[in-house]
Amino acid sequence: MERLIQQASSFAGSIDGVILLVTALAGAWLLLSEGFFFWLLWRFRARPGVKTQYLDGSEKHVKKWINIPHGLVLVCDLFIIVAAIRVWVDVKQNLPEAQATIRVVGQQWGWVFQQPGADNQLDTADDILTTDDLYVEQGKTYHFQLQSRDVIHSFSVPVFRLKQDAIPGRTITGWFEPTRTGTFDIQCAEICGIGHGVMGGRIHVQDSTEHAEWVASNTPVATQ
Ligand SMILES: [Cu+2]
Repeated sequence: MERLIQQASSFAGSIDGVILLVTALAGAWLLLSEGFFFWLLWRFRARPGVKTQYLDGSEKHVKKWINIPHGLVLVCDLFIIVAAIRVWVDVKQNLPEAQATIRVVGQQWGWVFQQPGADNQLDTADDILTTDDLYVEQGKTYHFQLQSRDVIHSFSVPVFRLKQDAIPGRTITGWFEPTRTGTFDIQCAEICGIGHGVMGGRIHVQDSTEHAEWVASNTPVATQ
């Protein structure tokens, strides 16, 4: 998965783990059942002198071909459910202590980011506002307050394996911890009007020195 899309958040690996588990289990059953199906087609193909049988599925020796795989599939489901709930609780239910809180506002058709300045407090005079470009620090745990100004948007950062709907009238809190420096895509993942396709942004994950410099040079200066 890492080869397809980089992993750049602390929980990206566990999300990928669930996706791989589902793919492996469902994929194995797909190959097995399709293989068996085509073997049956070939094995019981029309041949001269062999009469067609009508099977209504009520005999025991026929039913077991349904019941045994069915039971095994349910066992696989249990593994998926347990793995999925564990990751859900880790990523969505638990909110680790924030080292910084930012606000993300979606609107037709762009993202507005508000983050604290040097005082690390949101909603103070030195807050830094940016549009479509979000600058964060590697290794720092962020809470985000996600809002929408108009319609439903979805804040999606593929390398973080993060996707969260933004709902007008609500503030949705979530978190992430970037683990890799670089510039990555932000998308809107919910059709939100004619400009939806161009509602992209970039997240810049910086190391601490670089980020401190960015904060210092972007902090608004009070004008007299
Ligand atoms: Cu949108």
